[in-house]
Amino acid sequence: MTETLDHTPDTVREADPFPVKGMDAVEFAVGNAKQAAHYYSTAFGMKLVAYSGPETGSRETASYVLTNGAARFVLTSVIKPATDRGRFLAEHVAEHGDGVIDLALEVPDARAAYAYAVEQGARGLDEPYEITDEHGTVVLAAIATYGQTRHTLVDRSRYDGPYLPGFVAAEPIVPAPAKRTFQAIDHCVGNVELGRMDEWVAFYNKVMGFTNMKEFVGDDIATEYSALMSKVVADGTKKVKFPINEPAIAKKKSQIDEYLEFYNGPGVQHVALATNDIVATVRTMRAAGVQFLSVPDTYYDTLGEWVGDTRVPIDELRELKILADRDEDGYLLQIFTKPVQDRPTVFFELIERHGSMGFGKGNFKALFEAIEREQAKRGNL
Ligand code: TYF
Ligand code: FE
Repeated sequence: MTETLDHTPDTVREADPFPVKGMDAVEFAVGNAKQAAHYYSTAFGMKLVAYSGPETGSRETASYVLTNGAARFVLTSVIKPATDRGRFLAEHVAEHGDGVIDLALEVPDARAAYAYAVEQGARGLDEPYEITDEHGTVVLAAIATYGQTRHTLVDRSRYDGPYLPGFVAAEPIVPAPAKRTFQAIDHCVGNVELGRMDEWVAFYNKVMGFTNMKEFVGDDIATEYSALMSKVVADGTKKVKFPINEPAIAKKKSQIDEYLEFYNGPGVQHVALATNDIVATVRTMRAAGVQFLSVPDTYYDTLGEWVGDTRVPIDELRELKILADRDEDGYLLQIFTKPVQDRPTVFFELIERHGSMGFGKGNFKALFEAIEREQAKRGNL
């Protein structure tokens, strides 16, 4: 064991070899971060809180940090590639379109987390390093995951600035919506190549000590209608949840194959945002022009029979095309946006949980048929 591991209190290490506090941020590499910041402000109701760019001494890249409760997005564009970082961003946008480059995790000890991960076989990308400014010190390190995606490990326990050293506080682009649209990142889903899902599940088991959640899409469902297989890993507290999808050979071309073709490889497929009023949020986001997938009206004809009572009347779910599912622990309400860029790749989910820790298994058939209708419109089915 390396010396740095000794920073972790024994009690923490015994309980969990890779303790995480939660998602720190989801970072997107985009073609035009200035306009993306506008979209996530006006359409998603997020708040610009920090900025880094030429005006702050960052001549190569511009980054906009937006939050909504505990959810944090970082939108980054290259201005003038000069270093490996700038070339990486330029190439990432060329290869993948707008997409996620980092699922950053907040950890109590980034050195210990990095040492453990690498010891367990993770590919290290950035050895632990410190950055300090007048707001304090952060410790950062990074490991690779599927595709060109990374997990930055962030210890910000000794930092109280707006994001990270190098960023300055920024004023919101528009006033906040009357009601908060969402307050946390619920889960982040990765698409990997055919036959690789179990390897990536094993990666999270070994490297992060994440355990498998019971909900998954197995062989049976895959060949019947979903054309994908899926398993979910989560940290010990279930705060960080990472479903992993792979395409399945089924009757139709898999939506996962469509993603892999247009993203040019594995990457983040969707980010689910936790809301406590999905009705208000969907109304707000629809009014702002966000497009959601639609299920047929017949979905709602039988919904009440199996889902039972929910906070929202079935007629309101029907009006807004919100999905519902129930399991032994409770129920959830969810809805999915259409892809948010021209490539049929990244999309978002809104999820309101009432006890259920699932992912909407009861909706998979209706949802996947809705996705396939969109695939067909694009000529990719
Ligand atoms: O995260 C999940 O598992 C759910 C369901 O391509 C899902 O949101 C799974 C695969 C997919 C779309 C949604
Ligand atoms: Fe999801």
